[in-house]
Amino acid sequence: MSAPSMTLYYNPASPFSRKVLVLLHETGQTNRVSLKPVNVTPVNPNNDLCQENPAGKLPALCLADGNVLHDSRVILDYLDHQHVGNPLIPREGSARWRRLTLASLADALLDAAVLIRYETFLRPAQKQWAEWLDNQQEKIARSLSYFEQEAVTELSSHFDIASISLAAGLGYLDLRQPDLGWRSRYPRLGAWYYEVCQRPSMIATQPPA
Ligand SMILES: N[C@@H](CCC(=O)N[C@@H](CS)C(=O)NCC(=O)O)C(=O)O
Repeated sequence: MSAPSMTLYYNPASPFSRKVLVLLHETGQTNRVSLKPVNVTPVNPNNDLCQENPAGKLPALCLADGNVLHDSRVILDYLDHQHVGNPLIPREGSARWRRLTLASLADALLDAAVLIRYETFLRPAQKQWAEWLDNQQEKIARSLSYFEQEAVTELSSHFDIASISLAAGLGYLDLRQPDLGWRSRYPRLGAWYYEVCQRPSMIATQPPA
């Protein structure tokens, strides 16, 4: 087996990192990437990571030729061009725009969930902004409702960019908001998520408890 030619800055609890890891597993590319775990928050940047990605965010993928790719959307697109199986991002047609739009909505859910985490975990309690938190939570609720009512059947058809992004999002909600109770409000999504969690790629990338 040849040595990994790429390095991924990641964190096992980061849902954006998990998207990359799931795609690597799904496309049989895990042995091409060495993993570099880093802890990072907006108030605790990592110097090595900032050298590679000036935004200071995970994930970042360092290629063999010295180029660095970020953010997760770009990395997934790149890695999806590096395997010979069926693409996980449709290359053309209406499927491409639909699946990318669903993936983008899942990313928006993730952005809101990560921002809530920063606001509640990092910011001193007396400085937290309840209205802002409520509106981030509303973004999550609206997105879940959309997936439940408009997209769950489509999601079931392929495990691709859209499904990977949403699965990472639901996993992150379970990690950071275990009392949210989203499964009772969105039962079809709950059933879909139960199924996708049986996939080896999801089992291998579970965030730490
Ligand atoms: N749009 C970015 C979001 C990445 C992101 O927010 N990563 C978080 C970790 S889950 C991070 O690095 N936060 C540190 C910071 O915001 O400074 C992507 O898709 O990769």
